[in-house]
Amino acid sequence: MNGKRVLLGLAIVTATTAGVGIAATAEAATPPLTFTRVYYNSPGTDDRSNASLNAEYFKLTNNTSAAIQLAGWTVRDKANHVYTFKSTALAAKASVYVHTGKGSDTATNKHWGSGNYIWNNDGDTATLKNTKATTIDTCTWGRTGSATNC
Ligand SMILES: [Ca+2]
Ligand SMILES: [Ca+2]
Repeated sequence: MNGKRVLLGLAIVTATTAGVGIAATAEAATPPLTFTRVYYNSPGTDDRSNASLNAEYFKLTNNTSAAIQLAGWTVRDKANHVYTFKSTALAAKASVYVHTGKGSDTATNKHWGSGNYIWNNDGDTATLKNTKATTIDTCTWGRTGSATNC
């Protein structure tokens, strides 16, 4: 009985590990990387100052237990403005913020480098694609509110 239980446990571990690799193609599985927040209506008046642009951002979270290399992954809006990640390893379970304006990139905070807002206050869709241009996750919002946890 005990031996059977151990074997069953091993089978589950194996299935889970295999699941991580095929998460991008399995619809039921949580994608390896997902949008966890988009702050689309920067607080206060949209005056296009760099501070205001940087208060508009999206956040991605690594849902896996391994680091993900983000080089070449892209995020775009409905109007096809595209942000492409440079080489950066997102640690297991960690999150990265990408701010709309300009600034110095760190491991956690990146900058689109745009002089204009990207995320429409009255509704938009953010789309995350991997290096093979496969859509991994999307985040859509409407014309109300300022932010969404997707
Ligand atoms: Ca906006
Ligand atoms: Ca605003």
